[in-house]
Amino acid sequence: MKRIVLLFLAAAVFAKHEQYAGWSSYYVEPSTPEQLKMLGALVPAFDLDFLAHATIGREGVVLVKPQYQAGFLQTLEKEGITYRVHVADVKGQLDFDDQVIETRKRVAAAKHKYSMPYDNYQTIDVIDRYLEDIANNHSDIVTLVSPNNSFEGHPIKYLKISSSNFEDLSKPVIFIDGGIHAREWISPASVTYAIHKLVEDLTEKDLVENYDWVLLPIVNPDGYKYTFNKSRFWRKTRSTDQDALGRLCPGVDGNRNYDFNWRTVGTSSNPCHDTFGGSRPFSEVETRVVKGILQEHLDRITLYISMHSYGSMILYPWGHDGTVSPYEPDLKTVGNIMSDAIKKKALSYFPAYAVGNSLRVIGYGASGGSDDYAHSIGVPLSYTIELPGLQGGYQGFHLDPQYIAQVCEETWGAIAAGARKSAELFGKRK
Ligand code: 0X9
Ligand code: ZN
Repeated sequence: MKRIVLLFLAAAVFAKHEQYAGWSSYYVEPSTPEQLKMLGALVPAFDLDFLAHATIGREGVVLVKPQYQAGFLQTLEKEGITYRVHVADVKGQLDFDDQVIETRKRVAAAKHKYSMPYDNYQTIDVIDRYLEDIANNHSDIVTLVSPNNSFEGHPIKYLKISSSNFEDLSKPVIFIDGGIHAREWISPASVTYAIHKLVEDLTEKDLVENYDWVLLPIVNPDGYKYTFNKSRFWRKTRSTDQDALGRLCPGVDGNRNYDFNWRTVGTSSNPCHDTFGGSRPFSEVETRVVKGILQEHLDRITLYISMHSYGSMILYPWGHDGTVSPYEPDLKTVGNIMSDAIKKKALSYFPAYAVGNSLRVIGYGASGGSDDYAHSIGVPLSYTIELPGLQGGYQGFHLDPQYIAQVCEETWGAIAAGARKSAELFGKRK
């Protein structure tokens, strides 16, 4: 009987990623600006999905459906773009990833030093419970806020952390969000870890004394859940009300849905595409929640960071057309300070961070992003951080769970250093 149950479980695991049968992923490395641009143009032609962006001289990883593989590779060869296979059998790799996670869960079962463990990716239910527990157990400085439900009715939860109940209007506000892109699992972990460092393991007291914090780990709960239960590479929200195709092709790319040059570049008007910008700016309740926080604390937010993955990059506006923001020198200074802080704690064999204007670093423009929107309404220091992904011999698509704590810790270093410098530059703006 036991054996039958086990067989059944194994069958369920292997059926889970059926939709990725025949898919492959490739490393691609453009060596000139023209090749980088060409890669951008190949995205719609071959319905490519970049899991990690390529930059000049640095490999990216691209996911390719079976029907486009031959044409895509022929084009790379014609254009002289270097490539090699990343994962030949994506489905097989995902099945393997699941087994690794299951094994780690069993082995690590109990003892860990955190009230929410960082030895594995956590489900939304665990993260929700963590936020509630933190708010209940530390009500002197923490408030749980849940202004709206997601499209599918899941509460969107964030914490406000303040030693003065957000009433000291001279304090800078630091706002960090994660999980707008559902599949980027390390992102929510990096935000909950910041909560851990500010509340459960406060080693830098000035950060709570002198700053107010808004920490929103999962902007897109429906998508996050969907990547755990149904489709590992889901990126968008799960809304179905955007147009007639809504039920067939649900979801909007949250990071194309903000009201800044909305749906003009690097985004699609086709609901079936991964970068669909929605039927109108802020069509998604999830992005409206972020907008609400930005607007509410606008005159005090000195630093906004949206956590994404992957690629080890600190990106700043303007991401739609690569033009220079009037704040460019400060964006660069603080970006470098954050990447230096990461370097101090990073493992030597992790890729170094690239810092810069997002179009110039990634090579493609994309409008309707939260970083550009925040900057456009007056947040001086606004970033997208692409956390690290690929690692060592491990070929999984997400960061190997053994590195979650490491990445969270080094990213926390960046957040702390960035917060301090942002206050020095832009504190007491009014
Ligand atoms: O394309 C995105 O939304 C971000 N990369 S990701 O791989 N996480 O999807 C980069 C966004 C950079 N910012 C803007 N273009 N505004
Ligand atoms: Zn992302």
